[in-house]
Amino acid sequence: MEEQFMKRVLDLARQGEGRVSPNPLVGCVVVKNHAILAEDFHREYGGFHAERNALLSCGEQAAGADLYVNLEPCCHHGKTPPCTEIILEKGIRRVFVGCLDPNPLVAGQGIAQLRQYGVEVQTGILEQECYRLNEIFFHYIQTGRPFTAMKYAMTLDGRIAADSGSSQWITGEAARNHVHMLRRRYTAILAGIGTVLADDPMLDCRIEEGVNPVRILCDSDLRLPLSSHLVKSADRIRTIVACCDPGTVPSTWPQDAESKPRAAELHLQSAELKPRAAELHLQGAEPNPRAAELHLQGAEPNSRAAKEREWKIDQLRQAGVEVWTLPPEPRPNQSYEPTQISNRRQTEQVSDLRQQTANGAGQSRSPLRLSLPALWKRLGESGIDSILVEGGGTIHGSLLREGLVNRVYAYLAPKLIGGECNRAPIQGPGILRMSDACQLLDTEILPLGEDWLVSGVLRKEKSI
Ligand code: AOF
Ligand code: ZN
Repeated sequence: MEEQFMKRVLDLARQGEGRVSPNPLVGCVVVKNHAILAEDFHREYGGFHAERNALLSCGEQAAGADLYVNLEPCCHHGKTPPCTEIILEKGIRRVFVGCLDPNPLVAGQGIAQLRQYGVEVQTGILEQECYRLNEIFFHYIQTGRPFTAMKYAMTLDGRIAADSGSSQWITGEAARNHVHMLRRRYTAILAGIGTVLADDPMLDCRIEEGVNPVRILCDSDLRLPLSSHLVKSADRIRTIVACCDPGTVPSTWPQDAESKPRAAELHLQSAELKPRAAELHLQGAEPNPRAAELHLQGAEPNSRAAKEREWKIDQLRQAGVEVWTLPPEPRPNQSYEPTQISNRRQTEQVSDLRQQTANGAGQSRSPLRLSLPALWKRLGESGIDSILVEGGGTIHGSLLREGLVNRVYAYLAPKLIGGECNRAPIQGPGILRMSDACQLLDTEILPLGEDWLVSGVLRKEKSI
């Protein structure tokens, strides 16, 4: 019986999805004589809490009733008065709680206060489900970092694209619609520049009454075209582009053999950069002996690269994009420590991997990339409690290695396509031994049309 009422509470709480973050999803049911007297949920950020909403609608009848709520009632004066206050005022006899509230302002004191005034309190009703519902809130309030879910769609042989690079569509309509439900659940959605250059996505939430998540793009070298869907819609959907601080563009870049053809290609393609580049050329870069020396060696002076970046930042900002400049870190080319390699065969495997990494898409940009932990810190500080990362493989690999992933959503299509193994959902260096694999816990499988969604959590945010 208690569990049945708590199930109803959870269904109610879910209705707040997309509207209450970074606050928790909370539902509440008031029960008298085994029947529901009133029910409600936390409807919007800053609005009344679930308990107050439900109790306000039952008048005098609440006296002697039971109250079910998935999160411990609060006892602090925040944006609204404490819920314990109205529970006591209305004469509730028993309170059934799903799980405790780790918010330091509450943290067991809500329950203690109710008990102190003679209310009978039972905790732990459907506790696991209650924790699962608010995994974002619990993670964010305890760490200050956004809860991060990694999402991808792959074939049964673990590929995310065909040889042409096409990935439309791996999964069917039901699975693709489900992604929009996920996007409603997360405050932000994040992609790497490789994915955006390949697919030019909108990264919006296309369901009725859906709320668009904040869109975040990791674009260390600011390669995002001004003509992309992301930029064109930035005036109506909040869009953050994270890049390396322009002042840190290395003077040796783009000089190396790998990035030169790509730089030339970009130069030809990007009409938007051309006039500015020409203008800079006419003006000449600041006279600087080091730059001149580099110029003789065939390198672009870094002041010019920095100026071009500044110009691009300015253009993006004018289009409504928030550009965040972050400290850079060296781009790793491989992660195996020499000490991990114990025999020749493994050494050969590693050099193969190095080769693949060097050839892989998006791997041969500037030798510097933005620091993901620094970006996560800043996102957390700016109130972003949750991020759905939608690839591609390079950013997934980097996040896993940084230990920043909390949950995985893998959409699995019963299709086989073969092809290059670098078209995998997680790229970059992997692991040597199966015992080093990241183990997902609390896994769930949801059939979606002809596809499946497999999801699970990385409890300790273990990195590969
Ligand atoms: C909610 N909704 O239904 C319950 C919450 O910012 P405030 O003043 O609204 O307080 C938010 C805190 O209140 C939240 O972190 C959680 O600890 C507690 N309970 N919050 O937003 C609710 N019951
Ligand atoms: Zn409250």
